[in-house]
Amino acid sequence: MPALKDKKNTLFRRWNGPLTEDLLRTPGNFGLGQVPVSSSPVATTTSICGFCATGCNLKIHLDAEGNAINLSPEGKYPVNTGMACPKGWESLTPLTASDRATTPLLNNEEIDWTTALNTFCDRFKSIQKEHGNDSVAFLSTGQIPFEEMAFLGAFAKFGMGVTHGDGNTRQCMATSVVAYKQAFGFDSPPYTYQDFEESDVLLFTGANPCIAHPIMWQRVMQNKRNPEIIVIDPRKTETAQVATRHVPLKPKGDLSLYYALAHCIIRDDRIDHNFISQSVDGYDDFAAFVKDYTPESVTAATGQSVEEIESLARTISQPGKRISFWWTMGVNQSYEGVRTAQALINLALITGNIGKPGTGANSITGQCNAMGSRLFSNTTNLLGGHDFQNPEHRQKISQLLEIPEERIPTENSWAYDQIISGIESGKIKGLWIIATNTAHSWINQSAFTELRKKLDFLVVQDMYHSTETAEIADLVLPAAGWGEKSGCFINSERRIGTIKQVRRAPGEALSDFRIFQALAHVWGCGTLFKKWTHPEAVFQLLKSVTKDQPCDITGINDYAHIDQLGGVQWPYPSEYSNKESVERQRRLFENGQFYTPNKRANLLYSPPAELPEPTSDDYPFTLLTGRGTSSQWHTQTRTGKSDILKKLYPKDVYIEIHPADAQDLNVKDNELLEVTSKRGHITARVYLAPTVQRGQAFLPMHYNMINQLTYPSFDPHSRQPNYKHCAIKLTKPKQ
Ligand SMILES: Nc1nc2c(c(=O)[nH]1)N[C@H]1C(S)=C(S)[C@@H](COP(=O)(O)OP(=O)(O)OC[C@H]3O[C@@H](n4cnc5c(=O)[nH]c(N)nc54)[C@H](O)[C@@H]3O)O[C@H]1N2
Ligand SMILES: Nc1nc2c(c(=O)[nH]1)N[C@H]1C(S)=C(S)[C@@H](COP(=O)(O)OP(=O)(O)OC[C@H]3O[C@@H](n4cnc5c(=O)[nH]c(N)nc54)[C@H](O)[C@@H]3O)O[C@H]1N2
Ligand code: SF4
Ligand SMILES: [Mo]
Repeated sequence: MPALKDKKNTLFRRWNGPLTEDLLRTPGNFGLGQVPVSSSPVATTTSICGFCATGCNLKIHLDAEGNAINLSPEGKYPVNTGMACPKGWESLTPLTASDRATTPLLNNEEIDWTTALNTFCDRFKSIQKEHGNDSVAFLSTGQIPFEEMAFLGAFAKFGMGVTHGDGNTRQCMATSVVAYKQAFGFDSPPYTYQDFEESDVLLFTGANPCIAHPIMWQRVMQNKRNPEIIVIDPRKTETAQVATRHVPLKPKGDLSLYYALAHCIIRDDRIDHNFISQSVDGYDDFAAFVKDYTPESVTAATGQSVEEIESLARTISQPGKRISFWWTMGVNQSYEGVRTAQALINLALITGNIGKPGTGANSITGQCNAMGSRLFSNTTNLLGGHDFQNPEHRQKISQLLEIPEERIPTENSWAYDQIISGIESGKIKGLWIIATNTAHSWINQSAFTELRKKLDFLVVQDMYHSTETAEIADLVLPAAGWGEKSGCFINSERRIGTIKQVRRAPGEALSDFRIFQALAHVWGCGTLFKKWTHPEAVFQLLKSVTKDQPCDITGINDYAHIDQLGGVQWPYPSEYSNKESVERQRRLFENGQFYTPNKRANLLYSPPAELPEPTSDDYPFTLLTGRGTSSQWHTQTRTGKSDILKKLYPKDVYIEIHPADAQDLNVKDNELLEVTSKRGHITARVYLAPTVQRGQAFLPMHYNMINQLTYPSFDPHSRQPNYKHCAIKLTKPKQ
């Protein structure tokens, strides 16, 4: 393939330094995409799954060339103990899809990397020159290794001088981040998966782990304590069906319900006095606040009877029992998500259910490395959970990373929705999107597609050229995916695990790491990153910045150490390296001390807010959205490429409605319905589901039009979008 040789030479001349040689020598990252076929494995390595935040470990079987042939779940890993869900088993398939981006594309024309890198730098520099540094923004992800995220965040903010960058984790975890920070003093999910097995009562709210985190659910199934499992969800989900109790909550009735539960628990003096007096601030005010939230007063908001609420309150406050509170997107994706998450944290705190086996106020994370992004993306926090606004933090990072202090922003950047509004107002002129598919997944999708026209330059860096966002980009940078690069992910229980390169990226696709490195070089700030030579070197740098933070991991030697320990939960400070053995399953706050300045947790609360878009005579149905099946991943760019997974879910977009509503609408199962909100409309097939309440409808998020319907409202504290509630009408299509 002579073209490659020529390109190598051009690249070499253009970059002219050790970086380039290194870049071109690195196997697979500039490969030809020809994976040798071999029938029998000669070696095995392991890698953390690249889909959900469960973080299962997969054994990958390699041929003589080091290429993955197939995989199986790892039996000895403390997370998945030999199990994987369909996506995990099918992880290698999306790598060979025919729509992989294999060369950079400028206005849909193939170009070489030299042109691509120059275009990126020239265009963004000229936009910044004309409109200011903050006229270019980036949108990052929870789906690449944190060494790559950190490189992106560091290059964009310290190198390019970009002020505003956020990630798709805003759509997903921002609420939990803020809830924990305010309550515990640091973004710190306290649990270990062992708690699934050691709990007497597990309360899942706004979470459907049977679909979204199937292997976590397997851990619940391994609980030998005959636990009570409560699911609070408007729908009788797969998880609710196998739980011991389902609470069919009225959508967004959460906050009223949890305050009423706290009311009953305090009224009946079923609180943990000792724990509160030693470890919790704000109790008296909280008790006074929930006094008004009698069960009677919340029956309308929650759709639950007084008896149901009283009985639930007793169940979650049984003395001597281990109670754990788990939540996911039904809580986070809300206009009042932070207070809702904190209402759950409050319940755990007043009953003393934290820091002990089988307890906790536990947010379950979504993407494989959302927890890594929370620490290392350099978007909302300065690297390592630091604060951009804190001069000591800026100085620490500057010294450890050898970045001049004046290059570190002193202000937090805009959140995702503010970046989008910034495009609308003409402030943001250039946008760089990495490993997220905004044009499908962002709330109020039609507006984004329209807004794109206001951007002078849009760069999309993705594995595929066919994503909704890549298709409207000016410049597409072809990226290697999971399996084609190395680095670390952090799972929901704070466990750091490694991923390995086991395939060559196709064509000229480069790992995101190499792309950032090359861009920094061409931008002219390569010297800032001279130590950022490869992922493990960056790991060492990031490790150093965690020193003295709650997430201190300075006791980890290197990647091999992580593998040897079966993944490492943070914290793992340097003193652990001298310990004979460290527990493989560790939870936080066992000593009753939190990360706030006075070491006490805070009870936080405010009255429920108004629904942003209540139903009306014209739009009488409430639309819920979420995960459809365990075989579909988000916008389907990866899972949509597997013939095996495709057999496991309906091909066309479908809407779940109650059979009685279907009868009123005069539609049958599998017939078409028009689904209309004030913002857009789609046609979907009817899926008769007695699991959905009357007056409600559920649409899986995996089909590309669904965010044309959703209503863009946001939590005021976390700015997370309220994906799970808007008003729609359902009509039969005109013949
Ligand atoms: N198969 C698969 N697994 C995934 C993903 C995927 O795309 N596919 N994505 C991953 C990611 S990034 C995430 S964030 C997680 C999401 O994981 P989950 O949050 O478990 O999944 P969702 O279906 O989005 O939402 C959970 C439930 O919230 C309920 N809900 C809606 N409104 C309310 C409400 O007002 N109150 C309460 N209590 N519940 C409500 C919905 O009915 C839904 O059943 O899944 C991860 N795992
Ligand atoms: N209505 C509604 N909308 C929702 C939700 C909902 O519940 N309801 N959930 C929200 C949530 S929780 C989430 S997390 C988001 C997810 O939304 P997105 O992040 O937009 O979804 P993905 O399909 O995971 O997009 C990831 C993109 O990165 C690409 N990619 C994968 N690996 C790599 C890599 O290594 N490098 C690069 N450069 N690219 C890569 C993929 O091809 C894909 O295009 O959706 C949100 N949107
Ligand atoms: S449960 Fe999550 S991490 Fe485990 S195999 Fe499935 S997608 Fe991968
Ligand atoms: Mo998510």
